[in-house]
Amino acid sequence: MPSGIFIFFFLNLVGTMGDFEKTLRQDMVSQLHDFAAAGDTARLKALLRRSPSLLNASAGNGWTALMYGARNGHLEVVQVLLQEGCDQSIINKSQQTALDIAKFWGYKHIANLLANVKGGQKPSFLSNYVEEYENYFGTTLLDRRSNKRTDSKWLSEKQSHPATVYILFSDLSPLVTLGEGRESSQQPEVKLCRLHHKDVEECMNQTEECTLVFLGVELQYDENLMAACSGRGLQEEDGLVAWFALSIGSASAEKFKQKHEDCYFLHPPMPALLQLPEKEAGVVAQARSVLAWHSRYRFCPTCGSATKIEEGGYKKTCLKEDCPSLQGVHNTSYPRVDPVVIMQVIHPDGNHCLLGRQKRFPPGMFSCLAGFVEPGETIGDAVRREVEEETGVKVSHVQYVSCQPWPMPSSLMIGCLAVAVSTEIEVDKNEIEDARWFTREQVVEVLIKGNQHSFFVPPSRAIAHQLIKHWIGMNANL
Ligand SMILES: *C1O[C@H](CO)[C@@H](O)[C@H](O)[C@H]1NC(C)=O
Ligand SMILES: *[C@@H]1O[C@H](CO)[C@@H](O)[C@H](O)[C@H]1NC(C)=O
Ligand SMILES: *[C@@H]1O[C@H](CO)[C@@H](O)[C@H](O)[C@H]1NC(C)=O
Ligand SMILES: *[C@@H]1O[C@H](CO)[C@@H](O)[C@H](O)[C@H]1NC(C)=O
Ligand SMILES: [Zn+2]
Repeated sequence: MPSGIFIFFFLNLVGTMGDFEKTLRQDMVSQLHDFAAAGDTARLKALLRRSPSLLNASAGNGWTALMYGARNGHLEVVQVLLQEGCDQSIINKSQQTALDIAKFWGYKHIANLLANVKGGQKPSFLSNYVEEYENYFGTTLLDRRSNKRTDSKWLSEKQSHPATVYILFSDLSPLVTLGEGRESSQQPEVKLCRLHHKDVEECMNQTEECTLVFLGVELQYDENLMAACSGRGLQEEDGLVAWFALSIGSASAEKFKQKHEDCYFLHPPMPALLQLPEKEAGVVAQARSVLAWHSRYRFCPTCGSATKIEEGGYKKTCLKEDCPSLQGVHNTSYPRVDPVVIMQVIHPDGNHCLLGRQKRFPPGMFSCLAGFVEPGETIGDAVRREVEEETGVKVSHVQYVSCQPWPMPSSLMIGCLAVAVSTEIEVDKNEIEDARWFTREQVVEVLIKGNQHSFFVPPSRAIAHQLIKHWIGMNANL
């Protein structure tokens, strides 16, 4: 036999065997799906024991055994498949998960089982490692030196020291001036007016309400700076440059504006505060939150008596002698921080994200969903609850990405990725106005190419922007 013919015959045989195996597997997949659809748990188990690799296999329409079980209301089949560790985030050709299918066909008990998503399997497109990055309002040029807050001698010396920096607030707006970068094509940048004791002395002497908060000392990065400080005649002291925030009443504010013509109070706070240099933004976040606490919590929350400010502005002590707040540690006496979860919700396919808009957003803007963490609630549960309340979408896995202090007046935005296990959207109109799945391409168009015809997202200094960008940078689930 000529060898050419033999080779042809041989190759043909190999090809046939490959097809044969493929057909055999397809047969087994349809068998598994038939058992799931019919609710034949015994035979389904037996088949999976022989061929465990069939578990997540889908048919031509994208349906899995789990979907067939869910479609036909077979609770036991669904239980077995979940026990075997099947992938419940797979979607059919029209983007529906097994949970969507169970809900659609009204099998509530199965939907409940599939929606019991806590501790769900981590989808492959979430990486283990999230690079730490800092958001706007999260970087500062100060070291808080909280140990100095109780050192009243040190504090009062620093208050009158000529090198000490004062930043002024009126009605929670910082006093600023136009910075450089103004000539360049970018947005004009504003910077804090850094005042000194001589500038604020008169104001501080007046009885008019005026609150002082110790913010910290300038971070000293190198020897040169230390040397420069000693040059300024601080040798005999610690050489630390202290910063204070001073909140003044409206009458003093008027006087100030007249005296310092190039300065003005930045108002309204948003989005104006987003124009500060990064490192000053962190200082403003700290100062504004503490000052806002002083202005909103004037009296003792326990008994309603007057209070006095202590510890450099970080504690309010009740003046009533037998107030229970004076015994033990009571957090009623310290500034508060309000945790908010903000999440980039990812579609089970990894390639769509869920963005919503509130009524107060400018027209066309969509952003990540967000909400306050409730007492006694974990971050993950807060994310799952908020997403479901606002959009009806169920979320399983939650991954922390980064956070952002948000001084409006004292939130901490906890940025997360959240993976959906259902896709049907049912907007709660009391909470938000609209919510939609956006494709990766649509988001890239807006975020990277700056093509904002159809919609736009918050500016880069908002954590929502960074979360969306983080998702775009992640590997697609192709
Ligand atoms: C209040 O907060 C302090 C830390 O600032 C903590 O040590 C203390 O246990 C808290 N007390 C209560 C009653 O929560
Ligand atoms: C099915 O999918 C899940 C989740 O992705 C995975 O952990 C599991 O190993 C898969 N099982 C098989 C047999 O493919
Ligand atoms: C996907 O599932 C939904 C819900 O059962 C159904 O309406 C839709 O037709 C399915 N799509 C395909 C391609 O099977
Ligand atoms: C403020 O008060 C101090 C002490 O009471 C006094 O020495 C100082 O001269 C006053 N400064 C101004 C500008 O009124
Ligand atoms: Zn009290």
